[in-house]
Amino acid sequence: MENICEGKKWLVIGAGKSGINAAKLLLNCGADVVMYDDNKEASFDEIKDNVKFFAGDIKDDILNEISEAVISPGIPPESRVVCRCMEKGIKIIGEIELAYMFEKGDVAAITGTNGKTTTTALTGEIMKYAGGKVIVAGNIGEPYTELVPDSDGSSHSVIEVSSFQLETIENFRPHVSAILNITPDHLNRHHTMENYICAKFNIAKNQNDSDYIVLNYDDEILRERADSFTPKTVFFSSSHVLDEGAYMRSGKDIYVKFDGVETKICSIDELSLLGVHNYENVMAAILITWLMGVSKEDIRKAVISFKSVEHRIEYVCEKSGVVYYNDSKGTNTDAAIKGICSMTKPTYLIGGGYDKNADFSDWVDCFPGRVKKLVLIGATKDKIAKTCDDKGFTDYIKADSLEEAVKYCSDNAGEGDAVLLSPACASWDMFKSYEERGKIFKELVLNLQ
Ligand code: UMA
Repeated sequence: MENICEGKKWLVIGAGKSGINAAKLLLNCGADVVMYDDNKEASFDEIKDNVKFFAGDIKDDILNEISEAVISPGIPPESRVVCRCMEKGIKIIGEIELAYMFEKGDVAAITGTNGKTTTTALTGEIMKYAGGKVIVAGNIGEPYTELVPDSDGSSHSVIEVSSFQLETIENFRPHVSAILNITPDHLNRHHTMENYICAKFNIAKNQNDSDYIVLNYDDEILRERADSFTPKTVFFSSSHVLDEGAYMRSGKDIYVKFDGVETKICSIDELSLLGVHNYENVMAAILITWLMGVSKEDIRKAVISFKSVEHRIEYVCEKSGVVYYNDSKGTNTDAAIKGICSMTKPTYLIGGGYDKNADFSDWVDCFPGRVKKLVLIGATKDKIAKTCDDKGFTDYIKADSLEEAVKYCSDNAGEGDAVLLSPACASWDMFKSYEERGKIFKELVLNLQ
């Protein structure tokens, strides 16, 4: 690798988790680092003595000294600072690409609109069962730049990559990649569905025919465009028995099949994860690890001992006969439909949040027979209420805060009901992240009298 650090001045755009860890990586290998954030209050105490920081604006004479820039996933490509870097001919890479420059082991990468965190966590668990060093990083919450220094010649990195992160990769090349599904999301950032699909498909951009891409056969977009990928395509399906790949038989047993040999991995009764969407995540993780060379026995042991991830249809507690679930990671309508469809009791649903230009019609269509009361919060509450009115669903109220929403649910839900936070929206209007929203929800619920 050419020396990308010594004597070079880097601009790190965004002073969140990704930016701080990108800066640390660059500082540790001898680069000079300038940080930029739109927010003057951005806090990055651990490195503040070693970097120059600019907020809101950055002067020409500073930019003139920059050789390369690394961008955090949350910064849109058309933001002012990015445009100014481009005008000056400064090369811009994403945080994932920077981390990959330091990768010494092999890589599996997972994307998709929904299910990627569960699949990444499970893939990491299976790899750990197989032994050796495993790094689990990326959109799942631990920046890749933070963990990549631990990689070595025999380590395996399992990276969750979002469409934001895939927009700015250059040489990132997983040996096995996976796209779990593609449904409309983040359209305020990508503007069109085609742009969103292109960003997701970037996961395979540098793979060659000795690599693999795992795809969902039941997703029309992925099935129809599978021929456009260079790596070998391997499908999973919850509804079709395939000639090769992973599939469910009779809706209950999960198999893999290669070279005409069918191997049963497990039955869905042995899994802690619920719902068809989760069986698809399990099949994707099984295929990824199978293709990475893990044995059937290790895959089986890991899969049946795996519990669900935090904030994804997560059981919180039962109070006065009412069960509470945290699905704060239900940040788009498709994920939130899975959340509400997993409930087996009449449900008080807390929804709404940051506006990503989503259409809420399909979500609201799932409410009759499931949602006893919808409690709306956040920036989208009027837009969702309008969709409910248009669809004739009148059982909703609006609340000013998550606290008020939780209180309303606990005051009104009765024995045998469920309360579910599954917002169908991102959290950024009221919270720092979906994790913060989920944690606050759990605290509020656990503190109910
Ligand atoms: N900022 C600006 N200008 C902007 C936007 C943000 O200056 O226009 C600044 C903010 O003031 C803040 C910093 O950028 O100081 C935040 O950077 P960031 O938004 O890239 O967030 P990080 O803390 O670096 O977290 C990111 C991912 N966040 C986003 O993609 C928005 C995290 O994914 C990821 O876990 C983390 O890197 C580690 O890889 C979160 C997410 O919500 C979970 N992802 C979306 C999703 O899953 O749907 C894509």
